Amino acid sequence: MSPPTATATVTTATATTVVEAEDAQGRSKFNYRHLQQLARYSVDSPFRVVALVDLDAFYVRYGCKAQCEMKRLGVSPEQPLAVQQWQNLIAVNYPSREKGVSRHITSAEARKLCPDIQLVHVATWKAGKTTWSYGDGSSEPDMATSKACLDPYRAESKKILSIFQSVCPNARTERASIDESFLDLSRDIHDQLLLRYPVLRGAPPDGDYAALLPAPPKGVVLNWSESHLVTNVGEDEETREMLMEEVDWDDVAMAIGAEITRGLRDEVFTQLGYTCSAGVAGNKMIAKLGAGFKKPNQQSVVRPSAVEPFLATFKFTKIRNLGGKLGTQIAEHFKTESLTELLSVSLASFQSLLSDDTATWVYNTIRGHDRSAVEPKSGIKSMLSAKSFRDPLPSSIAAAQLWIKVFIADICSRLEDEGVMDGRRRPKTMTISFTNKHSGSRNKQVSIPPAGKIGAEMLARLAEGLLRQVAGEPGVWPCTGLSLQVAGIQDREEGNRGIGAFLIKGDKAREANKRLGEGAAERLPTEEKRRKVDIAGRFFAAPAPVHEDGGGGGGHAQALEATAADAQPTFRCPDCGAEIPAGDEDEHKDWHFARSLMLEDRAATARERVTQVAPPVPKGKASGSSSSGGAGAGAGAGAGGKGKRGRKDPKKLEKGQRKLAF
Ligand code: DCP
Ligand code: CA
Repeated sequence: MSPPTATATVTTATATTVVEAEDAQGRSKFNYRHLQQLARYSVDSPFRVVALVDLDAFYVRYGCKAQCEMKRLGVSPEQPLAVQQWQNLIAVNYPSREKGVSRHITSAEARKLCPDIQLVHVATWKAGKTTWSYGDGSSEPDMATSKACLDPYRAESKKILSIFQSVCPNARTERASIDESFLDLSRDIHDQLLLRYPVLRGAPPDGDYAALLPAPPKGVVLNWSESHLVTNVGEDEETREMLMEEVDWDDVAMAIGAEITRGLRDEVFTQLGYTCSAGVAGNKMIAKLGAGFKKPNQQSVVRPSAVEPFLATFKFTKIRNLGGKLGTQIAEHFKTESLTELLSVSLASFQSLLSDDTATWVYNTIRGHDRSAVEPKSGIKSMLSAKSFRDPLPSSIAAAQLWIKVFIADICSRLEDEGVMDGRRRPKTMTISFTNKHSGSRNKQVSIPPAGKIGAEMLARLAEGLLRQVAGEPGVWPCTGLSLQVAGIQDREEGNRGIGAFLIKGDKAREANKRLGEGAAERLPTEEKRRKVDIAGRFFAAPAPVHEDGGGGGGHAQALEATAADAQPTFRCPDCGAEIPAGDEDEHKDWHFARSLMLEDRAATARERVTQVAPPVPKGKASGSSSSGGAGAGAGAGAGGKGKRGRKDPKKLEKGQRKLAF
């Protein structure tokens, strides 16, 4: 692969840009299926838009402390300010950064560099206390008797996330860190495209999803929402103009994505007063790089056609997961940190250095290909509160108890956020860990009773029991580290109503049959059907009946269970005739919608397969891991006209992939 010839140019699109489509009557290079893929968040849709929103100097701008403090002292927004944890700075505002203050220096060094800097210590829990507090600023908290508390930032982070969710309820949102979230805007963009451009509505001619879409209308208006626009433009004026005007639906989608992202950022500022920066691009990796491209309070849009030249502006070690050991290993081996130079390295050469999966991931990543989905995190599974002691705790249960009290308060406040205190979720185990410099760590675990109210009192009782057990063991004192963890946190529903729970078997099935009378036996799924139902159910998270043939009248285990056992009110689906528990109608309809898309898509793929010849894919190396993809695959890669995407053998399943059975 030769290095890119075009260069990335960044323009600041502060005003609406009017672009004339080259051929108003012509065809787009994208087809109906690409549009259809967008509606279901497919990572293969060339119209996909992912935003990464990152709060600027997050801790520093945390309202309650820094801003209140600034108001109280009458300091201006230009006041250099940093947040410290013990002697280390963990967040630095932009005025401080201008004076050379960074996160990697101590508070004393910061004061030397910037004598007027204002330093704020994070809140702390004091040993034996069950509430956290900020110091009064007159002295720094004592590390030996306090534990840093990040609750205030977590609380703000939650508020920000809920703004994203309320402004963009259709976006898939993945919290990437305390102040960063990925948003897959596919569905919103799909809806906006159809709303704004009637030409895109309706079924494809002759139901052929491989048919090309009409081109964007002449004079289509792209609103880049004051973004830095990264465009692939040539050096000379003529090429530059031509490429700027080459607008297709992927650019229109990107412009809508920029608009939505701008709206999100505005809303965060209006409601909470925080500024944030964002990257808007066709995949997570490029969106992340875009977010860091211009900061603070700015957003950058990487046009699909600009991915390669945009990447060429970075050292490859700036890419997520290439900054650490892996990046160093590659840089040392190939004697370069230049991404452009690495583009000439063959997959086989990467494979000679790295494992096959890693080599494929690197090969794709440096080309901007990232097929990883934006995955909303489904509640955390465990929670740890810990403290290490520079001066070890002496052999005293009483001293350890003071910290256990803090841990319980800390864990409880976080469990509240996780829906444990109101009974929606429940942890299964609690583990205490004692570390001794010489004999290492000693753990003791207890099961949390499956019933009864979870609260500070119950957890404290369990922790006390564990503490007494472990404290009596030889070699645990003096203690240099103490921690308490609750784990196995599960949705109550997850535990009770997994898809498996919908499938009735054995005696229960026979009992249900008896209740339903003669002939009902045929309506119970066979073992084979049950397996298929299970797989399909997991894939689409369909809570409601799934019929192998989609025809009406077929029974389903859940429906049987609901009607026979619970006699719960139901509604009959007019499409498939299934009995659905009242209240689950919408979800069931969504499931039908998703399934119809999948079936149409499958038919279209089958048609296309007849006419397309798959380009070579590097020898069996397409990884099933979330962040890799087959060579040639990737959101930025144009479908159709510019460069055909690699199509894998549709029959061959990737690692972790399941065959859908309908
Ligand atoms: N943080 C921390 N320790 C670190 C890195 C970060 O405690 N080593 C905290 C403080 C930051 C917050 O996480 O405010 C978010 O981290 P970022 O890397 O996003 O940095 P900022 O938000 O502070 O600055 P930027 O504007 O560069 O994003
Ligand atoms: Ca940040």
